[in-house]
This record gives sequence, C-alpha cells and structure tokens, in this order.
Amino acid sequence: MTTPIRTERHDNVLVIISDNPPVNALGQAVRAGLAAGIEEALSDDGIEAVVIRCDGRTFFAGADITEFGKAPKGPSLPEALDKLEASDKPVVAAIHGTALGGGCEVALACHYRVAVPSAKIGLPEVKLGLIPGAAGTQRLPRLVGAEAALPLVATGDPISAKKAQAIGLVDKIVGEDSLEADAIAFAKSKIGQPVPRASEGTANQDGVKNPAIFDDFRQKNGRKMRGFDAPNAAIEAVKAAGELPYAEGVKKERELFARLMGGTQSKAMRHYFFAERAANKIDDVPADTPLIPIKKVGVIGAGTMGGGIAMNFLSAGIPVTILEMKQEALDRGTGVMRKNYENTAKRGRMTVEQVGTAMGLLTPTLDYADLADCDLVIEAVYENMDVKKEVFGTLDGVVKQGAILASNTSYLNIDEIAAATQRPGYVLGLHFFSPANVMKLLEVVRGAKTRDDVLATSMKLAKKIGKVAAVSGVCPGFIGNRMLSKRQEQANQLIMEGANYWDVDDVLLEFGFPMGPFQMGDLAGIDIGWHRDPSKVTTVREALCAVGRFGQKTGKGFYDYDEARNRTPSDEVKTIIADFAAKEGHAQRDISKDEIRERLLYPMINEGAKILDEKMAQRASDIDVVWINGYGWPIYTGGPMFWADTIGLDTVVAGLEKHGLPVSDYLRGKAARGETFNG
Ligand code: 3H9
Repeated sequence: MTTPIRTERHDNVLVIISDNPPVNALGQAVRAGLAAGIEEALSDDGIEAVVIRCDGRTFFAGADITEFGKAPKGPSLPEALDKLEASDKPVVAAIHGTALGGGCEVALACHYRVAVPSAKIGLPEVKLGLIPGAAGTQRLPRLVGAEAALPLVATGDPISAKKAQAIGLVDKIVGEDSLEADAIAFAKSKIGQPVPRASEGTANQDGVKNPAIFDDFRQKNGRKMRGFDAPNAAIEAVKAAGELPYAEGVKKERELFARLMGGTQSKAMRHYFFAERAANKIDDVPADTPLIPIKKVGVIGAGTMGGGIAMNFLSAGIPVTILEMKQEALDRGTGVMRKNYENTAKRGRMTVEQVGTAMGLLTPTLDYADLADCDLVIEAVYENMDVKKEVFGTLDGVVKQGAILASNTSYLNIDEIAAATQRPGYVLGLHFFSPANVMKLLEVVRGAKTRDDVLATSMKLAKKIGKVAAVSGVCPGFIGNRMLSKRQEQANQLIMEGANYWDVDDVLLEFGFPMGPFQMGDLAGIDIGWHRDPSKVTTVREALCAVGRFGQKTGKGFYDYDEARNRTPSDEVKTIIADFAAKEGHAQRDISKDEIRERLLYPMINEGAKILDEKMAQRASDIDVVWINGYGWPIYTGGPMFWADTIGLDTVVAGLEKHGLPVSDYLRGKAARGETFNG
C-alpha cells in the first residue's frame, strides 16, 4: 500500500513530506504518517530537528471533510498533533499554498513556522459551520493573542503570510522557490534551544485584561454573523483560551466542536461546500475538453449591468472593449465604473495603481467593428427579444469565427437568440446578477446547440473571475428567476388576502434572507418599468407609483424611510393595498407567519422539483448553489432543496396541499417513496 507520507534525511534534519493530492487533506493515512514520522525522528539519535512540508500545490488544506460523519479512525488529529508538539527536537512547518483548518493546526502544533510570501493561512471551519477541533482555538490565542486570533477563528477568512508574520503566527518568510532548503536551514539554527510550544504561550491574556475585545468583535461583525451558530461558538472558544488552563480549554473546544458537528447548520454548510464544487462539473462534458483561450472580452451596453460585467474581467486582468450606442451613455457608463473602483480603493480593498491598471484595460467604443477580435462578447442590453436578435445578428457578422457570443438575459430563450446567428454552437447565456461586479452567482445557460468547449470555457472563466457558476437549461427565468417568480406570486397574493406586507418581509428576514420582496422592491425602485401614467392603475405597484412612492430613493415606497434608511410600515400603503384588494374582490383575513413562510417557500421547492424533472438543472445541489449565491438564501440551511430534505418532502407536499397549491408529480413521487433531493 502506498502511503501519502514519506521522510527524507538531510544531515541531522528529518523532513516529513505529505503527498496527498489534490490538497493534502489530513485523512487517516496522513495523520498516521505524521505520527509515525515524528516517532522516527524521536527514536533516531542522529536526527536533531524536523521539517514538515507538503508536495503539490498546497500545505495541508484541513481535515478530510469526506471523513466527517463517518466512524473515526485513529490516530485523531489532536492525538497526532499533541505528539508532534511534545517533541523536544524542534519541529518546523514549511508552508506554501494554503494552510487551512487542520493544516493551520498542524502548523500551530509545530514549534516554528516558515512560509513562502504567496502562502495563506487560516481557520475556515466556521464556513463549514464548525470551529477548529484540533486545539486551534486554544493554541492560536496563546501564540498571537485573543484579539488577533478572533477574526481568524470567527470569520474564517485567511490571512497572507506577511500578515501572519506581523501577528506572530509565522516566524520567517522564506524564498518562494527555496522553501525546503530555507526551512531546513531555519530548523538547524534552532537545534539546542528550548522549543517554544504554542500551548504554553501567554499571549491569550490580552483577552482577560481587556474582555471588551469580544463584545467589540461581536458588535462589528454582528450583521455578518446573524443566524449562524459557529461564529458565536468560535468567540466562546477563544475567550475560554484566556480563562481556562490549556487542557480544560481543549476540552471546551471539543465540546463545542462536537455540538456543531452534530447540528443541521454544519451538515448544510458541508453540503454546500461539495455542492459548489459539483456545480462546476457538467456531467456529459468531459473534464479534459480543450478550452477556448479568452484573451479579450467585449461587452455590449455600458449600463449598470454591462459596466458591472466588464469590471469582473478588468479586475482579473482581461482587456475589455465596451460598446454603447451614444457617446454620452458610454462616458456615463465608464465614469460609473471608474467611480466604483475608486470607492473600492477608498475602502482600502484596492490600491490607486490597481484602479489605474484595471481602467487601463478598458477600451470604450461606439463601433461594432472594434469587437471583431474579441474571444467572447457578452450582450447586456434591454430585455427584448427583437433587440437581442438584432444585436446577435450584427455580432455574428462582425466578431471573428470561433468566438463565443453570450447573452446576459435573465429569462429570454437562448435558443431563439442563437438562431439569429450562423454559429448557434458558440452561443450561450451568461446570466450575471446585479451588482454584477459583486454578486457571486453566474448562471450558465446551455442552449440546445451550445458546444462542449464553449461550456467548459465558460465554467473555467467563471472561476477565474471569482464567480460561482451553475448550469441551467433553457426555460423561462432559468433556475433562479423561475423559482423566484413562484415566491413573488405568493407574496403578492398574500397581501391581497390580508397579510401585512411587513410580515411577509419579516418572515423571510427571520428565515435568514437579507431582505424580503417588498424591501427589495423599495431598494431597486418600484418605478422600474412603470408606464408613467398615474391614472392607469392595474397593480399595487402602479398604485404606489401613482402617488410618488417610488421606493428608497424618494424616501417612501412600501415603507416610509428615515434619513438612516430605517423602514417603518406605512398606513397610506396599507390603505392602498386594502382598497386594491377590495376592488379585486379579495376577502381579507389575518394570516399567520407560519402560513406566510410555507406559502412563500414551498412553491419554490415544488418549482425546483419541476426544474429537476425537466432536467433544467443537473442536480438538486446546483439549485442550492444558485439560490445561496444569487438570492441570499441562508447558507446555513443548505439552500432550498437541502432545506426541503431536512424538513422532509412529505412536509412540503402536505403544506402545499393544505394551502391549495399545486404539487408536481415529481415531488409527490419522491415524497411518497421517502426520498430526498440530495440523495
Ligand atoms: C477542519 O480542518 C477541521 C479541523 O479543525 C478539526 C479536525 C479534528 N477535504 O476547492 P477545490 C477537494 S475542517 C476533502 O476545487 P481550489 C474538493 O472537494 C476543513 N476534500 O480547489 C475538490 O474535489 P473535487 C478546513 C477537499 O484549488 C478538490 O479537493 N479546511 C478538501 O479551488 C479541489 O478543491 C477547509 O475548509 C478537504 N478539506 O481550492 C478548506 N478541500 O476535485 C477547504 C478540498 O473532487 N478547501 N477538497 O471536486 C478549500 O478551501 C479549497 O479546496 C482550497 C483549494 C483553497 C484548499
């Protein structure tokens, strides 16, 4: 049997090397190999120091998540790491790539840490609904202090090697191309000195002297932590590191870890971890499909959407030619892009030079001919089939053969758009979400004739520009908006039947969405698409527009807003809705929040089931990926389909029937067979 761990002697230094692709996850064989490596070093008098490093693209990226929930096989990571730390021969972690989670804990159990400049170090367990479980919450604060440890443990965001050195987590930054040699030299320089152990550090006392750091952290990050269990447990564990002796702190960490591991949130977030990676794979497109090189991108339309789309590519260093019909619109659009970048720079998330570099890659134009040499052109014009067809017809005549033509349409038929060209195989939908430079989701819409290489290239490109992609078939609204329309239908219906519109919003807020549909309407502007005739009122939205309630921008929409944009329900709107409902002949009644929740969410599950049945989504988890990244579905419930699995499909069917709502055969069948969507 081949083992993922081997050792090599370099004079009096034993180098323990892990080779467990793709990310050196700390599975059982790796843990056993590490423990054996340390035993080898300790039992050999000729060895005076140890280096631990990894082959491949990264240092240990954490525990092997696929082992979670299965019967544990020893040695456990805490056992292996205690053995390592107990060594009186100095042990040095040589870090490249990402030292994450259990990988960071390996490094913490070593007596010293050296890293290449490009390395990143972090404890992302909270992103899996967990906290570190191999003493990371206890060793880290003792090494770097509670204040520096808190953000690492409770937000899960990794830090650079440079930052890690600044807080005392890394002892030395070494050469990018000489990690092993530099780590060996460093280890040799420590021979004969007493070994420093993180578990014996005293930096954790900062949190005891100044306990306000915990409340400050909670206050600063409260909004991001809303609804999540793990960050609070993370704070508790770091606090315990200051208050309890090491062994008791470790016990506390283990209790918290075990509780989270057994809870629904962590199951949901682990589901999401694998869902995001699965979404990137297209079942019938071979993984080795040759890709089309994308060196230059064209964007049609410099409005909010086009500008946002273009920024994704500029930020990734890909030149963009952006086209508008009129100079004024072009100037306005590129001006907004520059301003967005400058604001990012003001917030310290970009340097002024980077703004210059990104904008330097942008070529504004009024002439289609300038798009001729683009490898990919994305159209982001008005949602109208005739307009889109005309644009694609023009593009087909101008842009070089072999280039991809994509539409950013949010619901139109891609096959019909593709038919306006002589190259339907090169046409697909790339549906970005607004604001397109911020929102993570990219729905990749696969037309009937879209070629494999066009799809594979789009998935790869999505990753390059930092998006999470999911493939949808051609159907109105694709995956996301198709399901959204079912929720919106119920939201509108509920307020006609007497539900308070703020209750509808609050139900979604309490579920974990960032906002409800009426708040969303106010934010986006109720007057979008309004015909501007106050005498013509056929919907509640038109009634609100008729009295100048356009949303947040006019200080009133569904809600009244104060200067800080806090919302208060409006009596005027309540009356408008009641009058409208009376005119339409709807009887009003009190509607409970339970009914509201069921009627908003269960029809979405039913629609998701139909999407699966029609094979518009490849797998249920792709739907979860779409809703979590594009619509703010709370990740700690795992997405709509995983959530339905956790509450039981029979519950969903019974709820739909109770409210007289349609149930698809697919959903009914799965529920009757006691199945789940996610297997
Ligand atoms: C932990 O450590 C708990 C401890 O505190 C306590 C223990 C007692 N396990 O992301 P990629 C797979 S919790 C198993 O596409 P990239 C992944 O599924 C863990 N598998 O690559 C994919 O498989 P496939 C804390 C893993 O270059 C393949 O590797 N650590 C694991 O874009 C490539 O992954 C984390 O949460 C794993 N830990 O990004 C870090 N990690 O090819 C999780 C990856 O079949 N990992 N795989 O689809 C990451 O964040 C990214 O994978 C990383 C590389 C940044 C490392």
